[in-house]
Amino acid sequence: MTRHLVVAAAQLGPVARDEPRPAVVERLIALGRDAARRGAELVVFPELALTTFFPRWWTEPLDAADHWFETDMPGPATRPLFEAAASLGIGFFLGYAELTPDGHRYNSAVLVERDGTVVGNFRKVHIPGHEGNEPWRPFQHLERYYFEPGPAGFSVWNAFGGRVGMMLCNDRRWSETYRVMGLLGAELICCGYNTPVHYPPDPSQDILAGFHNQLVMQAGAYQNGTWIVAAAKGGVEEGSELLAQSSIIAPSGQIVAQALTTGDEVIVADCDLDWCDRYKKTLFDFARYRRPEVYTLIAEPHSPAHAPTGREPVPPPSEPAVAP
Ligand code: ING
Repeated sequence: MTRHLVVAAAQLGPVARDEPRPAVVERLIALGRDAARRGAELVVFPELALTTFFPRWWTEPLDAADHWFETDMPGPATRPLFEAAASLGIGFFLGYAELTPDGHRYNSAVLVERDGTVVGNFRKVHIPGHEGNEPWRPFQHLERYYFEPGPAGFSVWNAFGGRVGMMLCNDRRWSETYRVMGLLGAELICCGYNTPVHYPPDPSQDILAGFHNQLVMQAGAYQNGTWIVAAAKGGVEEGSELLAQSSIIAPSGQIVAQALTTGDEVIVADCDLDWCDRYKKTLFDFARYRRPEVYTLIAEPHSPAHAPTGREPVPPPSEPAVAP
């Protein structure tokens, strides 16, 4: 009996700066209903799904941004989502800004089972962008001002009949993200993202935003034999164009479902979790083929000692000019 899990990525279109949380939650519930109608058991919502992508603006003092954060999950604004999901019999992954009682701020996500119980919490590991006010940018990317990096790294949970992992946005660009969860046996990774198409430090990358989005997730899925369900917040949000392209990717690296629009849209796929072993037990049998003893540099802090020496590479020995 194969283990099938019907999963949905629930893509959000733009969330306005002044859009009240209850209105956003209503949009999430409508997406959840559509996903449930189409048979989904797990619905993946985007990163920072409850608000506009507020790190595009500088706020001082920092606590003047507290209203963008959740202090409880579920809290008053999100309890209707938890209740609606439980009544629909669907579980979900939800990205949100977390403010802890002792004042720590994280870009977080919660994984909730079909009966409404919280399976686990994740705090974004790789925090992109910049720390200080950079008004030269058409819009800023101040995640390193608003959020601390998650101290706990990546985990995988027994849920939905399989091994489920979580990542957020920039995490998907780092191969270590997938390999750590792959080593923990991940069979399905939930991902939410808010990705501005324009990248001020190097605008030459803008045209490649969609390609890079697919490249990193298809590679991560294939090299670790895991499904990936990635939900975007897309469209032009407060003047900033966000990449949509929500996708569901198989352990083969194939894209099995992809959003057609940049707005609120549900995509669904029937994920055979046993398909993972076609890769985990063959090409990527870590126990048999991996060589961690030669990889130690990967886990070391980056230091000048590893920087290129600048010496010209030694050319290969030229063939002796011997007449045949
Ligand atoms: N956003 C972006 C991401 O990694 C970014 C940051 C923007 C990277 C543009 C590259 C180009 O998808 C978040 N929220 O991490």
